[in-house]
Amino acid sequence: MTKPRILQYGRLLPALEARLAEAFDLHPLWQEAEPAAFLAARGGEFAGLVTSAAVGADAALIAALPELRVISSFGVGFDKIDVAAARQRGIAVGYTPDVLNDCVADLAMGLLLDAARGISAADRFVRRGDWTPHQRFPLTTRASGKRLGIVGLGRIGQAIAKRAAGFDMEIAYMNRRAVDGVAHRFEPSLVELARWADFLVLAVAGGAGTRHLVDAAVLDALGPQGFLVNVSRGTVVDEAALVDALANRRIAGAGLDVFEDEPHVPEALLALDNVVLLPHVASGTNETREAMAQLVFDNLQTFFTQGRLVAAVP
Ligand code: 8YV
Repeated sequence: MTKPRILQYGRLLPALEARLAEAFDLHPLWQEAEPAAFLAARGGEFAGLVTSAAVGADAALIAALPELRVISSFGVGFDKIDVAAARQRGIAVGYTPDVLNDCVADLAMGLLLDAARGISAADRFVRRGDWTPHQRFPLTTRASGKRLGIVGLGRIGQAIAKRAAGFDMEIAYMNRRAVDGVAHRFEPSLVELARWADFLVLAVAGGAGTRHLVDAAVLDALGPQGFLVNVSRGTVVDEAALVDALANRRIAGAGLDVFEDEPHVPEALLALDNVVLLPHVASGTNETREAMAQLVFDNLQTFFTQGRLVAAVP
């Protein structure tokens, strides 16, 4: 049997690239000097596309692949994949949910604790040699027992709630609708949730529906004692409003793993000690990335051998 021809859009883990190259007739588009010319000439050769949440697959790429039957993406977020364009052509879209819930939730708690207790800032304080007999690090904010507002109580949001319960936090959430079987309080208004919360954690899906959900009004409701943590997508927050709120201490602090225009981080944030800045690493452990890679592979394999995906985008 001839191996299905798969187009690879963007780099993947080396071990995954090697496995894919062995099992399929894999062509790396990122190696092409003129990708548009390549696609125009040879786009019709590909039955599959392997991509990631970081680069996705827009309508133009999907249109350039007239024989495409399946997309397999590395990541749980599919805001950069034009799922509607794929569906219209009956193209199956696979992704990697669940396997990253724990590591993303762990990192959300890490950011929450760091923002509240100033772990990174205190580390910089020590490294600068500022810890002297006459100089102590400023007091910080307690996290245990405080109020946590979770925006988006999906699989990751629920994993965060489980961890926060271990910190005796009081939990409420905002979601498109109340989640069945969950004891936490549902708050349909984001402004009200922010007003109530000491910590607001964003675990909602990205995309047009959640763009700038957290704006200046939400940040002002969170207030000068409140902290924001974002492990979802930078687009969920009006970043200019957030920079302004942090710089002028209209919120107490933030822990950010994601930004509107990655890898660009607003210059104004670099000088602030009340914000923790991470380079989109919430799922970035060996264990989780290996599990994600396995799912990317399995989605393609089961599609071509059994005509179905292991994990299809809903
Ligand atoms: C990915 C992510 O690691 O899963 C997602 O949606 O944002 C991250 O876990 C990253 O985007 C890789 O492409």
